Amino acid sequence: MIAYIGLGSNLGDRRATLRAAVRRLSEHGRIVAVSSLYETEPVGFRDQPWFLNAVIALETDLDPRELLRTLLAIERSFGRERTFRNAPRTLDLDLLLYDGVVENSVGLTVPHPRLHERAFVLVPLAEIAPDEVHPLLGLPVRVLLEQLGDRATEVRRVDGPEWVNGDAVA
Ligand code: PH2
Ligand code: MG
Ligand code: MG
Repeated sequence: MIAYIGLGSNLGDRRATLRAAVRRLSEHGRIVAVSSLYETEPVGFRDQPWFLNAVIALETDLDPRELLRTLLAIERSFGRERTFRNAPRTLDLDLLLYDGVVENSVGLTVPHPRLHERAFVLVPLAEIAPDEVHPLLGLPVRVLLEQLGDRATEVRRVDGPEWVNGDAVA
C-alpha cells in the first residue's frame, strides 16, 4: 500500500529533524518518492516561525491505524509536545492519503481533512503525485492545487528532493 505523509517542522534544526524523520519512516516500509523541501508561511496560528515542509510516499504493509500510531510515536521521540492546536512543533507527521482509503473515526481521518486547503501540502504532494485522486473530492491533486488560486499562502522551494541525502530513498 502507498501512503502519502506530510512532514513539517518549525522549531529547532528543522532540516535535520525532517531528514532524521525520513530515516525513521524508512524502517516501516520503502520510501518511493520524496518531494523538494519548502519553507512555508505559518497557516492558522500565524505568530510563529516559518515551517519547513515536504511530502513523502511510503510503500508499507502497515494498515492506516498502525501507520498513524507509528507517526505519533516518531513525533514524540523528536520531543513533540502537544500544547494547543497549530502550536509550533519540532515535528509533525500527517497521514495525507492512504491508497483510496476513506475513514473518519475516532483518532483516524483519511484523507487528511485539510489537505485540499493547504499550499504547504498540495505543492509538495503535486510534485510527487499530481495524478493521485482525492477519494472524497474525486479530483487529482494537481487540480486541487489549481483550485487554491490566490488563497495559496507562500511556499518557497529551498532544496530539491536530495535534501534527504539519499539515505533512505529506494
Ligand atoms: N501545520 C499546521 C498548521 N499550520 N503551517 C505551515 N506552513 N506548515 C505546517 O506544517 C502547518 C502550518 C498544523 O499541523
Ligand atoms: Mg499538521
Ligand atoms: Mg499532525
